[in-house]
Amino acid sequence: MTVLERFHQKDRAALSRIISFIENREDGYITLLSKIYPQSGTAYKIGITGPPGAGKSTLVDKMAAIYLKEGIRIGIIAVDPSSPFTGGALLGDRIRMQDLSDKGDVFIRSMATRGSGGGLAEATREVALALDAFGFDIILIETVGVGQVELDIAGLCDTTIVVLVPESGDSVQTLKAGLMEIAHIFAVNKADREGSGRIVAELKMMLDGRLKYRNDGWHFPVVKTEAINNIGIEKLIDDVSAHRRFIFDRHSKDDYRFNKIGAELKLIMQQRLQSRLIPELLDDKTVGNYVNLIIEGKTDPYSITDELVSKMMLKRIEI
Ligand SMILES: Nc1nc2c(ncn2[C@@H]2O[C@H](COP(=O)(O)OP(=O)(O)OP(=O)(O)O)[C@@H](O)[C@H]2O)c(=O)[nH]1
Ligand SMILES: [Mg+2]
Repeated sequence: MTVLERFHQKDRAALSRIISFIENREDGYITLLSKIYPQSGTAYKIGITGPPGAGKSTLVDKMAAIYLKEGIRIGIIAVDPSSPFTGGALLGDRIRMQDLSDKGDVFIRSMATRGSGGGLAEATREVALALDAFGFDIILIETVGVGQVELDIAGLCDTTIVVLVPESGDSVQTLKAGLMEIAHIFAVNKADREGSGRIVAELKMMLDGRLKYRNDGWHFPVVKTEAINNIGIEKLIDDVSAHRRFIFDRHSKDDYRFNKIGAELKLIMQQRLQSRLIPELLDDKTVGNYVNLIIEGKTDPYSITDELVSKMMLKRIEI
């Protein structure tokens, strides 16, 4: 039996193998993605992002434990973790965990940092696709920080939770615009610590002002959590469910999917051009030759671009 056949039969070893295959960009991984794509499209993706050490993994762990109790199958992706995902509550009861993993109800994967920023978001989307196609109902994706990679990853999630801690207090006013755009829910974790009331108040004040509603009309909830003490997690999950209902009340499920697939198609095309076609058409030597021609006044970057685009459209270039 091929790995793909075993994948379709819900063999977890085959899933692991396929994820590594995707992550390592092994030959043929794109064909593989297109083969598993038809089985995807049903998983709900939840992004959890925030500063290092905010308690994201602990939150993910506690959320996953609740979902699992409800019989929901959970895939977890920890992107570029600065500390390893311990799987505390999940792994706490090893026997139960064994049962769960035998049934294939939970799967945890950490993604290593890979060279260029763009590649990591791309690989994360593809790994999420594999988990989706494998049959996980919810995929929790943990990312650190607010760089472009995090913004890109949040863009592919249905609901994004931004985790802050009391120590973030001073920075609430300077929350990056990008962060506000990707957030659907704010979790103020480590609420057992001093200053949590203040940051919640500051956040609410900010959100009640100009930023009360997102462009789509969603009103950001602010949830206080103590991940290590398992406090506030149910409320957080309720808010995720409320956001999910909000999305599907606003758009029909089909419309939402239609728009997501359109955005995905554009993204895949863009990434492919960026990661494959451009380097192929413009390797360093070719760039050097063009630069010399530009300096000699024989051509200019606009004409070269036009020329390359025409060349690309006329000739079927393997990307
Ligand atoms: N006091 C307190 N500590 C917490 C809470 N939640 C998590 N922690 C602790 O904070 C530390 C970091 O937790 P993680 O869950 O690893 O945080 P993270 O955001 O995933 O960290 P990175 O992935 O490394 O960015 C750990 O020592 C946790 O036990 C909480 O609610 N209160
Ligand atoms: Mg973590």
